[in-house]
Amino acid sequence: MLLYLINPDNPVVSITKVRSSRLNKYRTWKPLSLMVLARLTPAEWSIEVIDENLGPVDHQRYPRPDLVGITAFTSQAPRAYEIASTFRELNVPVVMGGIHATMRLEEALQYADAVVTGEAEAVWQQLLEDFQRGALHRVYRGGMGPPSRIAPARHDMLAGRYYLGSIQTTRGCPLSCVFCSVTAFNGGKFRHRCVDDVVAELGEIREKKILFVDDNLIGTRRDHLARSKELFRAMISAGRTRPWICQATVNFADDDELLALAAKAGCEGVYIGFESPTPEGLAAVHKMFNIKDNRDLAASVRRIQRHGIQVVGSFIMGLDTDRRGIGELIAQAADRYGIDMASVLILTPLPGTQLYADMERDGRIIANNYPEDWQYYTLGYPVAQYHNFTWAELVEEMTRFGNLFYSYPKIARRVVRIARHTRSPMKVLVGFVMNLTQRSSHRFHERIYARRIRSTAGAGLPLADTGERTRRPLLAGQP
Ligand code: B12
Ligand code: SF4
Repeated sequence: MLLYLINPDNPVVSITKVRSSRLNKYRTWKPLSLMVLARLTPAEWSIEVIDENLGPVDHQRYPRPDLVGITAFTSQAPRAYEIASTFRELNVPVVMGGIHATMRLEEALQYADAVVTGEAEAVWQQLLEDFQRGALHRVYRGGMGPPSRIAPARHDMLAGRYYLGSIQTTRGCPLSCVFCSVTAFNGGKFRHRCVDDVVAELGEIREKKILFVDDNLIGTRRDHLARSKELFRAMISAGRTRPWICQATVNFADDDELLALAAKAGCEGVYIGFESPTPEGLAAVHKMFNIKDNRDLAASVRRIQRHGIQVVGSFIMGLDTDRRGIGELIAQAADRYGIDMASVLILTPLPGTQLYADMERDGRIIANNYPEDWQYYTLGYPVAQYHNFTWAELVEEMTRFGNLFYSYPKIARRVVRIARHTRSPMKVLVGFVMNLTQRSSHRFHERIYARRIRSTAGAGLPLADTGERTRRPLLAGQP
């Protein structure tokens, strides 16, 4: 039996379409969900994991499969449905799963023979058995299983094609930011995998560097921090200290022992959600946690950097509390905090979030010609009505941020600072390349914004098709 597991590209901003740049190696990420599914699949199946983001699929290479599994974030949904339709026209049954299919079950059911909602661990094998018996159900509800059930990934799949390998050690998040779907999908409690299992899985990763995909690797409570220390100690004693990056909340800075252990275990960078430079903005997204107890964010960043760990900050633009000038305000805040890189995303109502429910109730979602319009939900496009900005004003703010924060003199200053903190030519090079990557991503978006503004006389609406979507055959002989 042959199974394809497919990660669709994003029709608007896809890695495949911007492959001309050598920096793209740093923009492609291993689809961990499919590698986990591969592990859950019984040995009698042959598995091919296909990541469209690695480049155009070589149709001739692939024989007709018995079953296809497709994952999708929301922005990948239109392409996922295209792929699904292609295979179903060939009478190959299709199963969909992942965050989008879970949050939009009825929609996904129109394009797939079966949909798995939630985590696959509890239901995938049953689904395959049902399929083999010719008795596939329409819906399999995976829910959230115990941490002992979280399956390790098959790291041999797609080996050698990416800069980073990836691993997950926890699921769930106790915070509940209004724009985020993690709590709805993975629950409001941390579920920690057993440290020994994680350390063993780290040994299977082939790539030289690793991304811990956990939404918050260290957690917020004392027992969470203790567990992180246990993990880092175990990694150190097992010699599993390849360089890695992670996501965490800013309280990472508060425990020097934790930072020292993380650095010794290989931590080179942390992605922190600063979200907004204003207290009103933080209140609006429910992330007052960031400034609890009058936290000095610049001092927190410095404490992390002192351990040779680079800090990437993430911000959201377009909050109801934001005003004209927010681009400059974010650039100034990012400078003031002293972070090594910043990523700014446009407020986007992702299905399943509080934000989506609120904006839908208020009739503020404009890109709502679904499923087509899901392609714009990359967090790089305005898709709603924003209180204090037109579409064109919001992208102007984004451009302003990019010009200020990613100017060459500013990049140079940050690179010098990275050199001072890390004293490592390799880390300096990585910091430099990452800054250039972000700069080029801003430039890329600016070109798309400009084209959109020209084509819609500044209104940006309706979200005209950029003309970049094409229906590509996946299999040999398909028209
Ligand atoms: C790592 C990560 C990334 C990485 C790597 C992405 C990748 N290729 O895997 C990077 C940084 C590139 C990234 C980018 C983005 N991300 Co991201 N990311 C994550 C994160 C933190 C972990 C994903 C992961 O690997 N989980 C581990 C795997 C094992 O879990 P899983 O994917 O849920 O898979 C399980 C089930 O869903 C199910 N399943 C999944 N697929 C399938 C398919 C089938 C057939 C079946 C049966 C089951 C099944 O089985 C798996 C095992 O239980 C999640 C949050 C989260 N906790 O999931 C956000 C998350 C997925 N990202 C999100 C977003 C919004 C984005 C961006 C749009 C944001 C941006 N602009 O940066 C981009 C989009 C990229 C794109 N392709 O268009 C949102 C998606 C919400 C949505 N509705 O789309 C999430 C949920 C976070 C959030 N804030 O809500 N992301
Ligand atoms: S944005 Fe991060 S901290 Fe907030 S709920 Fe999502 S995963 Fe948790």
